[in-house]
Amino acid sequence: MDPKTGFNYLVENELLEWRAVSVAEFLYKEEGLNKTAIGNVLGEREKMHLEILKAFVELHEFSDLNLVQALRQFLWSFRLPGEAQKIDRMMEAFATRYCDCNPGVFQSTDTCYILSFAIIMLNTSLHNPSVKEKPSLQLFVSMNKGINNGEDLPSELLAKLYASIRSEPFKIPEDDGNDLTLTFFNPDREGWLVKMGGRVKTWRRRWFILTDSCLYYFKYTTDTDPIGIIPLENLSIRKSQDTSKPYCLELYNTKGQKIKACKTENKGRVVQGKHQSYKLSATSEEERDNWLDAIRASVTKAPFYDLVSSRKRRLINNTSS
Ligand code: 4IP
Repeated sequence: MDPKTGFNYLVENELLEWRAVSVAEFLYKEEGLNKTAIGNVLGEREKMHLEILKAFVELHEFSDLNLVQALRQFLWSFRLPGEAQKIDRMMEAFATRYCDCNPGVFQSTDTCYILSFAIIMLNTSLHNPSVKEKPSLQLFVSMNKGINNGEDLPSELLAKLYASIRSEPFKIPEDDGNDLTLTFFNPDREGWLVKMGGRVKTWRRRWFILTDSCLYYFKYTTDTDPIGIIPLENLSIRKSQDTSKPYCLELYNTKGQKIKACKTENKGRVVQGKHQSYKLSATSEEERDNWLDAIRASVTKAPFYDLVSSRKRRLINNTSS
């Protein structure tokens, strides 16, 4: 339940050596560990955790497995955390390991990384009942054009991977009803933030809830009706400075337009919001960064789109230049 306390106890009592390889082996082999907690330990950014991740991935044997088989094994060994940067690091480590175990299958680690994401997305599209139009093999093949350093991957390989996912979805540890889409794309969050008014620049402390790509704010935590609703579609978020409040962040429209939002006036009338941007102040630097990450993940419907698409551009351009 609390990896930090757990590790301290094990190390103090000489049950575990605080070395990346030993910790990785413990996480990989010990039975009964919570797989969400394993995912959290593997996803941290500190040097030791990066080494643990590397050692953990190296415990997986992917030789002679196709990419779907390897992903099945990998995604079963822990539960992916929701944060895009963490997933990026883990999938990068996975792709590196897969390519080391299977030299010659892909021209680069990026190819393996991109195809892995394409497979995870395909899994969601094929098996999530709310996705009505199921992607065909042709679509899957065309989406992956040029990703092998500008060349196409063999169509037999793509057909095999497609068929495997279609016949059997990924199994996710501790399945609590969330499917991969939710795990990936809904890092909800709630907490106190201080918000600046739109026309009248007064700061008011409000209870904010982030869900379904919308920010709701309330006067009290127990209120059921929000004072305001801000749909996050087409908005961006950044850190900002303010002379009167610390740890500020700002929601803004990249086109410089007024933000589409609604709020309830004192008399209960619902009106349009009047904000050019929303300035919010968090209670600490950590809180601000957590809000930034959560809002970013929510704003970008597919937070991995940017990560994957820049690699894809790079690979495809490799040959055309
Ligand atoms: C109000 O100032 C509050 O800050 C409102 O916040 C804000 O509305 C108003 O912005 C601002 O005039 P006073 O309380 O001093 O009257 P809240 O609704 O959270 O109480 P927003 O749009 O931020 O909700 P304008 O743009 O209505 O002036």
